[in-house]
Amino acid sequence: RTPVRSPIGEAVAFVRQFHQEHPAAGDPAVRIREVLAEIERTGTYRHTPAELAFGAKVAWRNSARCIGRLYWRSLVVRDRREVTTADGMAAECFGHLRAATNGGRIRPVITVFAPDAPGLPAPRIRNAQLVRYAGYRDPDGHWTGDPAGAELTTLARDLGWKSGGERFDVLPLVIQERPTADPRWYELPDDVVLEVPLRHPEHGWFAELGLRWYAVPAISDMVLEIGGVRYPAAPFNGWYMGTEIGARNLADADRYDMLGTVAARLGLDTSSDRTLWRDRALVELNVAVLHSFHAYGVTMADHHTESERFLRHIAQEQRQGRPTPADWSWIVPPVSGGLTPVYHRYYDPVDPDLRPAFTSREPW
Ligand code: HEM
Ligand code: NRG
Repeated sequence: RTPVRSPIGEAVAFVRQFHQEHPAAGDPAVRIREVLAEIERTGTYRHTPAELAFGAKVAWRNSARCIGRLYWRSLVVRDRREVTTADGMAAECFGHLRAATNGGRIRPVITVFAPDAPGLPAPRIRNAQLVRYAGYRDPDGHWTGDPAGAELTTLARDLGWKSGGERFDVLPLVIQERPTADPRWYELPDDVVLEVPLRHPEHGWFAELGLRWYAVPAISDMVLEIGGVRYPAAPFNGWYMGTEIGARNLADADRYDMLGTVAARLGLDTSSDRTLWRDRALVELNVAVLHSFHAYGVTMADHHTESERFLRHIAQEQRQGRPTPADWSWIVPPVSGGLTPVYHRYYDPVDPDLRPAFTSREPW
């Protein structure tokens, strides 16, 4: 396990790693002296654009829960460290979604806003993802929408957002400039949110269920940590793997909970668990998700392909002399685990102190 380092230790280790992986950048000693002097003077230091881009890519490469790491080098890094107002950040988040969506050919993108500085916590995006659906619980405990969006729904409504009360209401962005400031909300313009209506290639009735999902999973509640500097507002996205939607978001009992409905329309015998009606409904739901995204021209990976790519990633990293720490319980897909090659092996151990990294954000 990497020894826990001081901010200065983190900075020095990061600059060394940057130079090790960029031999053309020359001797790290010069840059290390510069960084140490800047920390001495200001309590922190500013990454060069090249350091920032490298740090973001390596944070992805180090994400032990992510099966999608083969393309870590191609991450598009939008350096927006100078943007610190809520209005400016909202506009840049819209720009992020446009760049990432790319008409359906999803591109992996990260937008990096200002870092925390000594005595000056950086602004934060309160949403868990840039696009997510609202969730409403009525007094008898019945849910409309996504229960996972309930907390932000309450916050946005308290701030004055007028919700639609429907099943797939896109939540507004909620941005807070300082711990003591009121968060501000921003409705996402229609043209930045691409959504896919779901249908099934064989069952015409499926479309009548009225299900849909958004194209771009853009996580906005993790901290990007590079060389001892923390970037608490650094939303990033890749594309979806179908199971995230078909086997979790629409299937989990505490999310959209659709398996009973799908099984009934399929005419399955739901009188006993032993008929595997849930399993059969789950497969058809996943077929519909993959079919619809493909037919709509939106990038999405299936779990077989993404598993195969991940093993190629491990082999490629091994040739570079690097381990690929991975968390089996997150890497193995939530359906048909044993059908994918990622199930049948062990991985390099996860080191929680490995940096650069995406870490979870503590509340202010
Ligand atoms: C987690 C796939 C791109 C960073 C995951 C998970 C999947 C996945 C399936 C598990 C999610 C879950 O079970 O809820 C992919 C695919 C990508 C991609 C198919 C396509 C390119 C990215 C990018 C980044 C990233 C661009 C960052 C730059 C992460 C992180 C987690 C994660 C940090 C863990 C999230 C957590 O702890 O909640 N990814 N990913 N991924 N991914 Fe990726
Ligand atoms: N399961 C979540 C998203 C988690 C991250 N997945 C990705 N990330 N594909 C969901 O919304 O279903 N990514 O950056 O592409």
